[in-house]
Amino acid sequence: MDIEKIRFIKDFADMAYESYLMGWHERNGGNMSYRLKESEESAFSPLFDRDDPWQQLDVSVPGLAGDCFLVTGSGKYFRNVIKDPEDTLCIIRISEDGHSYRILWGLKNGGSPTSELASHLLNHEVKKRVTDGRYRIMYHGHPENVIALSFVLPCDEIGFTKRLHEMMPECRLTFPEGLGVVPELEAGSIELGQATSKKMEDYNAVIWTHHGLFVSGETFDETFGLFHTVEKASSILVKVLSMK
Ligand code: 2HA
Ligand code: ZN
Repeated sequence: MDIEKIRFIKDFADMAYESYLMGWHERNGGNMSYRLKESEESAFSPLFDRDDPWQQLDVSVPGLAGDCFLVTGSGKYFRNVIKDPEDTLCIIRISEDGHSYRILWGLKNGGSPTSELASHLLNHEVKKRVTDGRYRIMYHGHPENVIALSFVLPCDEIGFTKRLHEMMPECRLTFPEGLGVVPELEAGSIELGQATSKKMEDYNAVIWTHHGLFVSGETFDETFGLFHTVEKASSILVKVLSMK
């Protein structure tokens, strides 16, 4: 097998571990998904070893019909992904009508895809459309400074963006379009997925008030870098506010 074609598993696992080391994934916090390229799907398909039934999705995503995703498992710890991808991750395929999915590989000890699957898929559908298929990654974590600020700043994206853009020049380069902000909504709910995916029409990073950050990108480097920049700017702002 051409290792380059399945490099996405290594890149995914590396990012999961590096994000864990950054402190963004206590216990089983956070989740990530990656939409496979056709070349990756065909290179990996000899390893598709599960014959699972189709399962109904809570949302309908016709824009992702037939697509395959590498996804973190519900309840799995980011720190363990690199040690055992086959236990902590799975590859799923979306049905041709966009209403169901089935597991093709992974979660070898049982389990199901991330509790935020609805959010991930709704957001993939939007980003795939608005970027002509370029963006492949959705990533969610619990960065402490972003969460802390969401208790102090109003739930207003113009204000949030302005405060973070002021913190360092890198911010205007990394997220020139600004940040989306959604109000506090139940974790894992369709409402959270729908509210976030509306923001993904215009933004690549969306703050989940009192919960965390949800970002999208074309590559693992870009996605990690965006998340890192938003959290770093937030940590500077927390310090600035604390020194006043
Ligand atoms: O524990 O982060 O939002 C997984 C989550 C849910
Ligand atoms: Zn979360």
